[in-house]
Amino acid sequence: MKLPSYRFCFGPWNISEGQDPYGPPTRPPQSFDWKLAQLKAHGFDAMMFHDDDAVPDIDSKPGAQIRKEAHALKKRLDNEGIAAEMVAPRLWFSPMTVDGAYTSNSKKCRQYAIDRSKRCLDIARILGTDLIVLWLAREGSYLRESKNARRCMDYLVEALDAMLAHDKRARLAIEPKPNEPMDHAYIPTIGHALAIAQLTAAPKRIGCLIESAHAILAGLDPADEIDFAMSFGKLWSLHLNDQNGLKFDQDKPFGSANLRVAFNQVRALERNGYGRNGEYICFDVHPFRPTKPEHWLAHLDNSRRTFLKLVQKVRTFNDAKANALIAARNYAALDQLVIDHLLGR
Ligand code: XUL
Ligand code: MN
Repeated sequence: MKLPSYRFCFGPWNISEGQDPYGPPTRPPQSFDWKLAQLKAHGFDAMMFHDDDAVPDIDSKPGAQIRKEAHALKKRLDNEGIAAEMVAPRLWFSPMTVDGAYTSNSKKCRQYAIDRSKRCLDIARILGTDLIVLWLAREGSYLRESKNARRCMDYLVEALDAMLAHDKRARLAIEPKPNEPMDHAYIPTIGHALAIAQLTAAPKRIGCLIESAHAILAGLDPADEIDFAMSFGKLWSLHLNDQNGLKFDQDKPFGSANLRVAFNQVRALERNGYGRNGEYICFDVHPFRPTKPEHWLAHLDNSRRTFLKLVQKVRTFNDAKANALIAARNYAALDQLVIDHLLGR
């Protein structure tokens, strides 16, 4: 079997400025052009976009203007030799989505979310990608009694169907996250994402994106989520990062909190042949807030470097020895085999 080689990706929001709910930015904003230039220079191949990363102030612009700006961006990407990996509707900023986007109690707000998503699909088509990522940020509840979750499932299916009908070539990858900003999200895991796909008009065009931190927040091992999604042929994108336990979404560099969990994710990707159908390794990581501007890209460089080193660790793992220990049910020795391998002995 030919071993996969990998292509890498990040989004403009991954060169963030350090703001958090308790304090302002700690680094000056950088232009989109500067971010684009960094991408290739740091060994990355593609950029992922929110719809308004691609076309800023999208809500205030008519369709023709949005399409014109998307074409101009496509030209710049082509000139730089950079692909657009996906486009995601940013449905969590607008005053229209304060009480939910696709699952708002207000019909007018639900319609806004669908209309905005259609514009996102138009942008994706112009940028040359068929992949739409849906992080369902505001689909859930702060207060269970405020929403009818049964009805919300119908609303979600209606929205997915509207997108599937708008562009018959588009594929929708749902990115589950169990909480934050919501108390409880309606689609918290990959199992939920793949299950709701079955209620739509075109289940084959709905897949998923696993983010390591989101799986950990759901109390799951991201490696198992990868094996599960890939058993269905549904892992269409990936946000590798890390997360230290059940707290706010940390988006740490890949492998930063738990190298062994990272090793097992790479192992799952390798055994399933992730990347063979053109999928990218994307890092949804953020710089630590105290990061100085001169070290701004280190979290991306480090994540890529750790990933590639772990690919080597996976490919040099002594599977024969591991299998013998598994057969002998000697799990203490298996445990140490992994630890020694990761420690480099
Ligand atoms: C949020 C998150 C988003 C999505 C893209 O936690 O991960 O950045 O990946 O909308
Ligand atoms: Mn993400």
